[in-house]
Amino acid sequence: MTINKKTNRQNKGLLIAGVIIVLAFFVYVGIQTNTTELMPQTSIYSGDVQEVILSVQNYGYVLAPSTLNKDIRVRMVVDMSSVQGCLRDVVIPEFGVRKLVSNSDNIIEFTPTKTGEFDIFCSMKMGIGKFEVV
Ligand SMILES: [Cu+2]
Repeated sequence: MTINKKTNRQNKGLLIAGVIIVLAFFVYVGIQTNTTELMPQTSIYSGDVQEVILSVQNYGYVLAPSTLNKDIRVRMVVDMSSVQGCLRDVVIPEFGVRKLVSNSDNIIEFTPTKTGEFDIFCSMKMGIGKFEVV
């Protein structure tokens, strides 16, 4: 009797652990899928420019893709639904970018002339995000 009860309890424990592992797996897959959707790994080329999307997530700028190619003109399309308030005044000091975007002009263009990791932030140095040039 006692042994049986113990086994039952152990089985229940195992079942709960199994359920938790399965749930964790699905959450993990969900996060992975989301990240991939938001950040394609390769730059999107359109003619001679590489197109990227600038948005704000969790109060910080996010570039998608976040890796740019050196010496190729960047056409950055600003997602105006997530980029709001002072974050619309976009600064990339390393490449001389400072532009106040609006619904009628939400494109920022520049050419990344050096490789490395660079900052992007608003004119008040908020929402700091990073991107890479290779
Ligand atoms: Cu700001």
